Amino acid sequence: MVLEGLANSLRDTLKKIVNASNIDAGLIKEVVKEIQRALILADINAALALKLTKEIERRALTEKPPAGMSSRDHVVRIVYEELVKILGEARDVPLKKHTIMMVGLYGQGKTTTCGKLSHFFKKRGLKVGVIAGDVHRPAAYDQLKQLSERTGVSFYGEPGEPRAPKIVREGIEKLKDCEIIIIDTSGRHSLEDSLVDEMKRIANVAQPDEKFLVIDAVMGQTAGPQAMAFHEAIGLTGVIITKMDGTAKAGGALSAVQATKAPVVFIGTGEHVDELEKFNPPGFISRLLGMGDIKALIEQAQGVVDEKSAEETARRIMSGRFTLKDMLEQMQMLSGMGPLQKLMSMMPFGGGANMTKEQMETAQLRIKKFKVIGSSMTNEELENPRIIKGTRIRRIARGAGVDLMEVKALLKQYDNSRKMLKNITSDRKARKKLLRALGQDELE
Ligand SMILES: Nc1nc2c(ncn2[C@@H]2O[C@H](COP(=O)(O)OP(=O)(O)OP(=O)(O)O)[C@@H](O)[C@H]2O)c(=O)[nH]1
Ligand SMILES: [Mg+2]
Repeated sequence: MVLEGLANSLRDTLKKIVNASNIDAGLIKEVVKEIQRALILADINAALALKLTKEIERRALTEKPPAGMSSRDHVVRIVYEELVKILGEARDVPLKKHTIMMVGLYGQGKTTTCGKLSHFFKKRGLKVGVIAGDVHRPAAYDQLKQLSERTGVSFYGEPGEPRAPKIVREGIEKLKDCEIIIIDTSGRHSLEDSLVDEMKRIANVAQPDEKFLVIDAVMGQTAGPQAMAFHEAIGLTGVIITKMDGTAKAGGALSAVQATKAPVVFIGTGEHVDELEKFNPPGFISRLLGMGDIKALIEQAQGVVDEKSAEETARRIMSGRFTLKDMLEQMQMLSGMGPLQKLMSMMPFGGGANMTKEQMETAQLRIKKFKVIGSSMTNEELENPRIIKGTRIRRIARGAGVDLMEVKALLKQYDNSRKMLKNITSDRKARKKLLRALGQDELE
């Protein structure tokens, strides 16, 4: 896991809040100190860490929890919200025709990330081509060519040609039927004039929509000034931080780059082509803090999940109507609340109260994936999943960035759940048992 040390200490701290018999100023002060220490250990700028924890303390001591939320949950929610703030907003990645130019210093991961991005866009159904624009490092051509063969995307390069802009011009012409064109470029030891000059000439020829700076997480807080310097030199549209898997300094790189106005768009979390993530601060922090419960908490605060709607769904389910939308909503609640939790334990996708931590985590991941797939569906499809066939499945998979198989798996899951519910609701004994579990005598 990325930033494992930070994750562990934050989780320990949150546990302290959740297990406290009473939330008082003393506890809040203690917790805030611990968070501060954890942030500094993760290389977050000390002044920023101090500002952040002061704000957590202020809010925790002065804000009243919203109706129906315990003060414990309220404090956890404040910690979450403030941590999300230092990482900024998620940046959109358009799934349409565009050209991407990669820049950066030596060995930061440019070429590897070209391969990862190819894989990312190809998986989402786009036709991708890469151009070997690094003319200085002899092995760069072969490295990118091999990566393109592995990911199955088009490749253009001219071994031996010393003029990068020429290669890029011809590459763009040759790859013109590709929707995504990714240009690899040379690195230098530092941001020197010759590098700036070459980047500018390539950018002139390619007119890229994106100029992504690739930075190694090990740079820590110095990633901030570096991003700023590149931004001033050639105008970046985003930053990709690589090797997030290997260093405790990742927190420093992430937060420092965030402060420069060039948003972090992706993070690299390993050497393989599929170890690239779209950077999404709320999701990132949720995972850091241990996801599920937090997410449910936040939604509870926003009134998305309330007992009334849960009861209503129970009623609808018992009357035999159970849509894909119902299933996705209930899965979301699996992480912890509502009268339907008991019902969930009887469902094939539920698992029940006796799940191990690992099973729970696998279930959480599955739920998350299903939710993403669900969000690519129209309302009509959610209400009436029977219409989801052939081209709709393809469209949904593409929108969610998943394989067709995964959409089919969700539909299968729905089908099984529906059949099982039908059995329960038509079997009098089972129905009685279920109603008792729900704490209700009879539902119309
Ligand atoms: N663990 C880990 N290693 C990575 C990641 N991204 C890149 N690497 C490794 O970092 C090393 C350098 O990556 P390259 O892609 O060659 O870097 P580059 O910026 O193209 O380097 P030059 O072309 O020499 O400037 C390789 O060994 C990669 O496998 C990542 O996210 N995690
Ligand atoms: Mg390279």
